[in-house]
Amino acid sequence: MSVLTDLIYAGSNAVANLTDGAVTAAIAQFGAESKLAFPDTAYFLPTIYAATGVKVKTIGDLTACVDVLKSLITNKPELGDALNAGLATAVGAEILEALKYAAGESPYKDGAGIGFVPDSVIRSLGVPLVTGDIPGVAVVLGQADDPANVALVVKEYQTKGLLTFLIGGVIDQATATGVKMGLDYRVIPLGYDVTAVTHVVTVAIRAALIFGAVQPGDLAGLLAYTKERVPAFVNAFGALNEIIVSAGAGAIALGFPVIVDSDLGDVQVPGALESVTDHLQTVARSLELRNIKVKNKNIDICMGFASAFEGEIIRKGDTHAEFYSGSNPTVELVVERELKDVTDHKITIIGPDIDESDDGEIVSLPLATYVEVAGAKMQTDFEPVIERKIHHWFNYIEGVMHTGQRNLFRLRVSKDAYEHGFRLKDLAEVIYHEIMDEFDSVVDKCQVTMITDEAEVHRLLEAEAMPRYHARDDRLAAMTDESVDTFYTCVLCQSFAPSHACVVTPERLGLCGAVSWLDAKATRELTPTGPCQPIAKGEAIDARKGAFESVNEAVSAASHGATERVTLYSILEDPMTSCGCFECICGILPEAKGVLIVNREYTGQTPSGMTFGELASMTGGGVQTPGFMGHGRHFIASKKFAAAEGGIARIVWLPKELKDDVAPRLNAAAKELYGIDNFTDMICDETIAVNSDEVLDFLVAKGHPALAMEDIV
Ligand code: SF4
Ligand code: NI
Ligand code: CU1
Repeated sequence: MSVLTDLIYAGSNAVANLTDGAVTAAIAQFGAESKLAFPDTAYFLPTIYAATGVKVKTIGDLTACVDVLKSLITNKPELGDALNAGLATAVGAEILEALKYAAGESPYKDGAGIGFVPDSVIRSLGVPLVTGDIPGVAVVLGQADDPANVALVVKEYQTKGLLTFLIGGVIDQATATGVKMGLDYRVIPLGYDVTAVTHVVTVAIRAALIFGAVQPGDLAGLLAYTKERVPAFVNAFGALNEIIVSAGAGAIALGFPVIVDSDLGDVQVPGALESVTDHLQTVARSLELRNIKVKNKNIDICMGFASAFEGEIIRKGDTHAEFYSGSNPTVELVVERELKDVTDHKITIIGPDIDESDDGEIVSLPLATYVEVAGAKMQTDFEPVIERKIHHWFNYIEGVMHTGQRNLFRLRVSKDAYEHGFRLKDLAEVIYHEIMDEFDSVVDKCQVTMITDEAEVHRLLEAEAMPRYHARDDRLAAMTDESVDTFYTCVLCQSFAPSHACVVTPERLGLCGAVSWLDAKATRELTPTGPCQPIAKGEAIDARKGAFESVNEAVSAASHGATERVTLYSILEDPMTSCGCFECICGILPEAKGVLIVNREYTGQTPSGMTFGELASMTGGGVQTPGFMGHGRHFIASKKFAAAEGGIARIVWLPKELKDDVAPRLNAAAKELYGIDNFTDMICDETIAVNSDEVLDFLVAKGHPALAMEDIV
């Protein structure tokens, strides 16, 4: 046998023995009947569940798994067999990690790493992964000989927007070298034991179950999915031992190449296991092996600019300058102009820059970011689409934090950025370059004016911005599915959910919440052969259900025949499919003749007896599941929500936060449709009741309209 297979088998056997011993010990300590689960997942022990279909629920269930695991280790010389042994290591690592949770509480606290990643986080990563905002996933493990090399590599992934998981000593090395860490920074410390690699393996595996509709037990389908659709790879730092090598073999079996920084000589397997001893080459080779393309954001500013900085928080004490609507007039406005009226790349500053204030206090100023664009293909409808991106672009700047939009926002520039020389013109440069990069097919010329002069900001706000905002709102409010002749498909999520297609209409945005009808329209204009294609609406087959011949044809084509019929306004009859990254999931509550809706952020129980994660696992992967439908938050107040079943009057339960969020629009819609005042007062939430009987009592007491409707199923 080769050195490599020797190492793999040695590691796999060691892990198998450890696992065996740990299971026996856990049964002795807690009892075979004792419950065993990772937190906040509907997929049990995901690796075991996906590979074999076995739902591990108790510690005793593990005994059979250990036997399966051992059967994978055949000690045959072929590499394929050795990779199976690597999978055995992955299963063993999963069991060892799960047993850490056996005592009923998370072992991951107090700086031990984050451990198991909840389903909801994976769902939230769907959109950034499909848009390429997160171009790939790096797994960095081990302990480097020189911590500086960890910093070099991890910071480069961060600048490129990759999601990086750290396992082992590299966590402390990254911390010591000043790498900013956390989900918000896209650098996530998982744990110190090698077995913590499980927590990224199960992310890839659950992606296959959530988005890919891979059936539990279909090991070949699972491996094909992770290899083809999960853009992950492994960088192992420092000395290797047999357990790391056999875990690496597991990664290779999943399709993830492994790059080590020690010299493996002829033990290397080109494309799968390679040595890169020059750390300046690690990132490039890793991306190349996984065919990950990173858009180069070359902007001439003194601070970093990367999507990985989007979640950065700048505290008051670290703030040099602040522009805040609560203190001063503020405006963010993108307007369309005639070509002759715009000078390309003209940047103008009106008013004082953010230079030092006399008293050393935070510099607090009014601000207008006033962007004028012109282009032969520009449309007024694209103004808000571009304008909404300002929030993201400002946040991508290292040392800048932005919340809000339009005339209501807060923008902070850190002391660090200021000391590096960051000034107003840099904000303008970022806007200019990003617009020309992302919207180049509709914007030919762009000029940016940054105004801090109070009278000028005021004038712009009153004379141009407010009327513009109002006009847009009126247009959106007046826009109905009936008032347009074109809908759009969106198939962006097909990179993860190959047979899913969203149909986006004015009254029904994409289920991710990120694609409105205007966005889809702009996307189509920007990339004519891209993910959003027009559907010439035509006559409805059934207007109440939202059944259209044109929609059926478009969905059949977009899903490659997987789905032949979709109704836009029904939950029960041919509902729209879900990919997995939906903001909300709705389910039926038959005893209340109604539906409940749960958002991804809500982790508690619902009256259906299922959590968000459990409800969410009922659908996804582009499959139609009547009664369970993923949708965007904004759809809740739509007059088309479940219109076929009676509309929003069917909504009987929402988590409190979601209810408060949608209340203004939902109440307005209920008033208009049914003449009901304060409809949300009739809707139950977890602070009132979760138990189904108590929910019913509440609905009866409030005289909820659903109770007077016919049975829903
Ligand atoms: Fe994915 Fe649908 Fe959102 Fe498009 S609209 S990104 S397909 S969820
Ligand atoms: Ni420039
Ligand atoms: Cu999606």
